[in-house]
Order: sequence, then structure tokens, then C-alpha cells
Amino acid sequence: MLPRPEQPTVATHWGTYHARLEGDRIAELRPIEIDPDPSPLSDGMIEALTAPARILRPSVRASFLAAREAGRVATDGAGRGHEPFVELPWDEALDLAAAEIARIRSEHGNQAIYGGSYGWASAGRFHHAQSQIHRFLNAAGGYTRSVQNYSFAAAAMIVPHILGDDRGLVSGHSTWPRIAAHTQTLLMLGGVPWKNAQVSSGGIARHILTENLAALRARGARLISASPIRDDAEGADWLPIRPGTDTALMLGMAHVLLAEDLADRDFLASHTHGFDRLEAYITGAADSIAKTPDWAAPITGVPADRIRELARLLAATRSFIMVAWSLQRADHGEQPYWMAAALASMLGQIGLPGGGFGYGYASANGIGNPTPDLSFPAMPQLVNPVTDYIPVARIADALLHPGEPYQFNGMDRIYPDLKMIYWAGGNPFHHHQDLNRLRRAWQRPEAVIVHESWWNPLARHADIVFPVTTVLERDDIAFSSRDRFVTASHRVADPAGEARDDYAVFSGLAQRLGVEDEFTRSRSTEDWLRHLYGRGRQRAAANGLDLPDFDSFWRGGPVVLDAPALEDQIDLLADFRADPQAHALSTPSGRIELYSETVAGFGYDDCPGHPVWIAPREWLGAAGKYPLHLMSNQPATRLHSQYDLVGQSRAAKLHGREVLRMHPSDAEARGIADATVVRVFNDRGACLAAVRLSSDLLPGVVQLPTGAWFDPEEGDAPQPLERHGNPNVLTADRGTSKLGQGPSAHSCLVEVAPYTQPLPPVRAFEPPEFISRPMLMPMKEPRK
Ligand SMILES: Nc1nc2c(c(=O)[nH]1)N[C@H]1C(S)=C(S)[C@@H](COP(=O)(O)OP(=O)(O)OC[C@H]3O[C@@H](n4cnc5c(=O)[nH]c(N)nc54)[C@H](O)[C@@H]3O)O[C@H]1N2
Ligand SMILES: Nc1nc2c(c(=O)[nH]1)N[C@H]1C(S)=C(S)[C@@H](COP(=O)(O)OP(=O)(O)OC[C@H]3O[C@@H](n4cnc5c(=O)[nH]c(N)nc54)[C@H](O)[C@@H]3O)O[C@H]1N2
Ligand SMILES: [Mo]
Repeated sequence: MLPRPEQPTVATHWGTYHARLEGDRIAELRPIEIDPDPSPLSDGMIEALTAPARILRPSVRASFLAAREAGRVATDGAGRGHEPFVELPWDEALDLAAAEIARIRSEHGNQAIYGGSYGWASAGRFHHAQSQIHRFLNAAGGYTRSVQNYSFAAAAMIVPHILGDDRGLVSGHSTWPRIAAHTQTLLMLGGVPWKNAQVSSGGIARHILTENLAALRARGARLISASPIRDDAEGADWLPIRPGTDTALMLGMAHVLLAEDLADRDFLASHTHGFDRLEAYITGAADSIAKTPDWAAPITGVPADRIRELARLLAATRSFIMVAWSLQRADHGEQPYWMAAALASMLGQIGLPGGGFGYGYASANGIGNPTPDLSFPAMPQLVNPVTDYIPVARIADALLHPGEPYQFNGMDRIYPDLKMIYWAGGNPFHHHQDLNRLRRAWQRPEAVIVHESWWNPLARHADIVFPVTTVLERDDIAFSSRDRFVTASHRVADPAGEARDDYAVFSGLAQRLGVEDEFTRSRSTEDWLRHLYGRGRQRAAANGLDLPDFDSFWRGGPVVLDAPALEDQIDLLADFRADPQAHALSTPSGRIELYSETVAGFGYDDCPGHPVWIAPREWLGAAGKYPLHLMSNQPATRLHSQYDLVGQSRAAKLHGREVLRMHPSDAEARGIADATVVRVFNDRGACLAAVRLSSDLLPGVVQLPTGAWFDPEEGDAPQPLERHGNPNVLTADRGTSKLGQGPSAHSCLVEVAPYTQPLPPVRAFEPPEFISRPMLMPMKEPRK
């Protein structure tokens, strides 16, 4: 084991902290000094180490164990999430899991194992759960993987059709300091919520949003936030807009640019492709509907005059359009992304300092952060012999419809027949939509294996659960390409119960499956850390960056690298602007595609060849039985479902339930008082939540953030009442379009009513029931 230094450091997705120990016990996590705007999300991490919901020993679902011990392979999948567990010694649990993997492989082939295992896990390059599980499953013969993510799946598919690659979405953004120095008008679709910029996958040394907004304000820049929620951008002018209607807003602005001859015709001619097609749509020449501000006003709820003023302002000043990732996590989420690129093209400022557009600026800390040129290795994943995959958010479709066809970005594809699910480092019972449907789909596979640290809803819905260490209980190295630091993350607590590292669990299975050497390369954790650091240090040296040797690195604090000078930082597509031939884009035309023959060629009615307004399937313009638009946005008090059981997250609850924000006028119309518990419902499900009245919301919009641990009432009801306030029992499980197939959580209508019955207790943070082995029931016939 590596030595623990005098002043240990811990790296998380929400920041880097000094750990203070009292004797051998971790007592406090204190943000590192160089972080100007640290996040309090570390509160509770210490308490969570020993919380009652901590998983202490390997555990197996009772009827699953009974069946396997009786030599039967049938599985009562309906028992998942309902049955008690039996705790087993490590060796027996590993034997059982290895035998199950071997059986599935030989009976159905490796493609029957779903190892997509999406999720954020913890910061750290080595104990990176995704790298670990994929390396293990690859060593064991492969698995069906997932592509894309829940964050920006629709964008990841459409942006390359527009720009040729994912510049402006994943990397290559105009940097924040260049925007802060040059932008005069900043239009933020979806705001720039501080709550979201608290986190960044992989870790953070410095939180940069606040300082950049302050610099913009100090220069007198105009900040305008178009959003259904005022506090998405503190201190900006609020342009309240109905959710899911930004494409109509931008079309209305585009019409003004054309009607008042404000569009940059030269830029459109030299740098874009197919504007004539889009123009005919905007003017109405193509479909007899002119997309005027008067057309857009009733759709968006934004007065026509404000749309006109906004278009003129963006044309008259150095202007920048920021688009939050939230806009595309919605029905037809491809469209606002395409239309923003089109509007910015019409404004003609793309590639100029402080001009143009970009996606996701506050959707994570570090988007637009000027960073040195360095990427740091994670554990290599080996090669997957199985080529099949699913779009990540189509998991329930795949489980419910094996062998059935679906469309994806121009491809005819078939859903695989998945017999085993193996998950480590994510929580589908947090992240997926329509959880009642997911629960039905989740009954299908023959086996579900999960690595978790807490008895969260994922662990409860597993057959075999392996308890794993948390970031505080293991040594690691953290680095993020969105920041400029490398740090050790030191082990500051002993593992709770019998918890092991993911690496140790996979090593144990690899040994049983005869692939130990492929998986471990005979390296201990320390060997791997030295190896990965050594390779990272070599890469750094090749880019002229000097990192200390491993032992000094391990003893010292975070290594902070220099930022490039302001004049060396990027403006998105500046090179292309300067010379569109020499720096042609990778699109078919080499230009920004405002009409795409490729996309048009797919023949999709839900994503035609240029950006269009298509009314979402659920929105305020077509609200009937369910008249309120539910914003299940990211929570301010936690990262997704992580650490919901402690700290700030727990403290912010009311009556032990998640808080739903509602406009006073909507509450009054329903006889709902502040701080009371309500039932939120639609045809997909129902949950309880505690109401807070707030005039920071557009009337008609209610806000219930994600992340309250799914807590369905006991029993077999297809739509049990969820007691804790998890909005994903309400959201729709629909692809954004046949092109993107991304999750569309933000298109969701609900109704809210006072809850007058006795309040059921919230049981989300209790461990499940355990029984001992001799009490194992003889298995019933599998339920149909
Ligand atoms: N309604 C609605 N739903 C949404 C969204 C929305 O806007 N609205 N947003 C979506 C988005 S953008 C995302 S990214 C997803 C997020 O969904 P997830 O990333 O799946 O959510 P997390 O709660 O971060 O899940 C991480 C899990 O990994 C566990 N974990 C942490 N570290 C480790 C480790 O080292 N090893 C192992 N084995 N486990 C570990 C944690 O305990 C936790 O249970 O949610 C999506 N869902
Ligand atoms: N504290 C915290 N921060 C997080 C996360 C977390 O769980 N907790 N998760 C992280 C992850 S994985 C991701 S992907 C990012 C997600 O980043 P985003 O996708 O940007 O986050 P959201 O909170 O879903 O949405 C941001 C705001 O957009 C507004 N909005 C929603 N729909 C619309 C619309 O149709 N039009 C307009 N104009 N505005 C709209 C909502 O009011 C919302 O508050 O956040 C990251 N940051
Ligand atoms: Mo995300």
C-alpha cells in the first residue's frame, strides 16, 4: 500500500479537497486553496461511509440463490426489487457470479451480456468504474455496449452533421475568458446555472463560472437568460420561455434578420451550405407559414416585440449564443441545436472573438476552460470482440423488444437479446425515464450483477451485489481534460465492512474465468497507479509540460498546470472563418450545413434536412389532462443520485421528501399551500413531493429535480406510488428522434394535487431485509 502523506488530498467530481484526519479517522474535507468558488457537495461524504444503507457484504437475492443452489437456471425476475437478500462470503459470491457469466456465455454468447453500465461513478483514473468493467468484460470475451450518454445524446448525433465533428459541444469551445473579454450580448438558452457548474466528470481544481460572469458584468455586457426558471442565471435579464420552444424563438429571430436585412449574406455564402432551403422555410415560401415573431410569440410565450428587439440586439453587437445541454434532452432535441448554429451563422460572428455560439457552458464546470494540451491515460479497456451496441437511453426498449428493428442515425438496426446485465458505476434507477417501465423491462434478464457502495434502488434490483469502496477508501490519480491539474487522491478511510475495490472484484472473477493475466497484467493497484502516472508524465513531457516523479507527486499537493495566454486561446471555428478552404469542416460540403442532404436522405419525419419547429409530444401548447410542464432538471444539492442519503441533499428535503417548486398561481388554483405534500402524476406514474411556492418559475411549469432515490410503495402494482419525489416515474421513455434516439426527459406533462391521506414513510435509505441461508424458500414457478 502507498504511504498516506501528512496532508492527504481527495478528488471528486465536485472539487478537490484536503482531508483532515483525527487520529486514524477522517474528520473533515476542506476545499483546496486555489479553488475560487468551491462546491459544498462534499458535505456528507464522511457520514455516508458508515450510513445504515452502506453495503457491507456480498449479497444475493433470495430466490435467485435458492434456484442456483437447487441447480435451476430459471429466474424469477419479478422478485427483483421486492425480495430479501442473503449475505455470502466473498469466495462463494464470486464463484456464483463467475459461474453465471460462464453459463450465459456458453448458452447465449457474449453479446447476451449487457455491459453498457452507463453512469458517472467517481473521479479517478484508475478506479474508473467504466474502464474497469469494460476491461474485465473484454477480457472475458466481450459484451454488448452502449453508445452516447444521457447528457447530450441528441446533440452528439446532430452536431457532427452540422459541423463535421463535435467541436463546440465536447471540446473546441470559444473559451470563457475570450467571451468575458469580448462579448457584448450574451444570450443564454437554458441559462448558466451555478448549480450545474459545480461538477465536472473526472474532477475539478478551480470552479470558473462565477469569475467569468463577473468579468462580463464588469465590462457592462448584457446578459439575457431565456429559460422557464429565473434562477438559471442569477443577475441576468430573464426572458421566460415555455420549455421545448427555443427553436420557434430562434426561427422568429431569424425571420427578423431576413426581413430587416440584418443577416450576414457574405458569411452565409462563403461558410454555410443549404441556407436557401432554410430561408424558404423561415419566410414561409416552402410551407406557406412565415416564421415571424408573431408566429413564434404564442408558441414560446415570449412577446413578439421582445423577439424583434433581441434579434436586432444580437445583430448590432458582438453577440454570443450559449445553449444548455438541457434543450436537447427533450423531444426533437436535435432541432434547437441545429437552429442555434443556423442563427449564429446568419449573425455571421462565428469565429470572431466573443462572437458565435457554443453548447453546454454551465452544464459542467470547465466547458470553455482554457487548458493545456494534455490527456491522461485511464486503465486501458482492451478490445471488445462483440460489435453490437444500443443507444444508451434505449435500454428498456432493448430489454422489452429483443430482435425487433429500430432506426438510429440513418441505420436499420435490431435490438440484441440481452440475458445478463452487469452494472458498475451508474444508476439506471436514477437516470432512466419512466422507471415503472424500466422495472418491467428489468425483470427480463436471467441475471443482474451490480457493484455498489450503498443499498440504492439499483442494488435492490440486482441478483448479485458486490460491495465496493468509495473514493475515500482507495488511492487514485485524478485528472480532467476540462481543467488543468493532476492530483493524487489518497485513501483516508478504511473500507467499510467487507467492501473491496471494483478492481479487486473483477480480478477475483477474472481469475475464476481463467483470464486473470489479461485483466490484471499481474499488477497491483500501486503498480497500476505508477504505470498510469508514468505514461501520463511521458505524454506531458512530449507536450512540454513537466510533471514531478511519482513519489514526489504522491507526497505533494495537486499539480496545477499553466493556462494558455488569452491571445492563444480558441474562438470556435476561427480557423475555418479565416480560411474555409484550408480549414474545411468534415461535413460533406466542407461547410456549416444548414441543410444536410445526408440527414434529409434518412427520410425521417422527426428530423428532416434542416432545422424545423416540430411541436413536442408533451408541451404547454398542447396540455390537456396534464396541464403542468415538469422540469426534472439537475439537483443543486447533489450529483444525480449520489450522496442523496446525507449532507446537503438530505437537509434540503421537506417532510423527508424532495421539494417541488411551483408558481403561487398554479398552487392557488389547486388549493395547494406552501410546505405541504402533494401527489404529482400522469399516465406513467405518480410520486409524492413537498411543495415550495416560487415566482421564479414561469406559471405552468413545476420543477422537481432528479436524484431522490426511487422509493416505490411495496407490492406488485404496475404503478406503485413513489414516496420520495423521484421525477423519473413521470418522464417519458422516448427517443428524441429516429436520428438521435437520445433521452427526452424534459418533455413531460403532469398534474399536481394535494395529498390528503396519511403520509407513508420514506424508506429509500433503509437497507433491504436480509435472511439467512437455511431460511431460503423453495422457488416458486417464475411469475409470468
Ligand atoms: N428526468 C431526468 N433524468 C435524467 C436527467 C435529467 O435531466 N432529467 N439527466 C440525465 C443525465 S444528463 C445523466 S448524466 C444521468 C446520470 O445518471 P448516473 O450517472 O447513472 O447517476 P449517478 O447518481 O451519478 O450514479 C452513479 C452511481 O455510481 C455509484 N458509484 C460511484 N462511484 C463508484 C465506483 O467507484 N464504483 C462503483 N461500482 N459504483 C460507483 C454511485 O453510488 C451511484 O449509485 O441521469 C440522467 N437522468
Ligand atoms: N449540482 C449538479 N450539477 C450537475 C449535475 C447534477 O446532478 N448536480 N449533473 C451534471 C450533468 S451529468 C449534466 S449532463 C449537466 C446537465 O446540464 P443541463 O442539461 O444544462 O442541466 P439541466 O439542469 O437539466 O437544465 C438547465 C436549465 O435549463 C432549463 N431548461 C430546461 N428545458 C429548457 C428549454 O426547453 N428551454 C430553455 N430555454 N431552458 C430549458 C431549466 O430551467 C434548467 O434549470 O449538469 C451537470 N451538473
Ligand atoms: Mo449528464
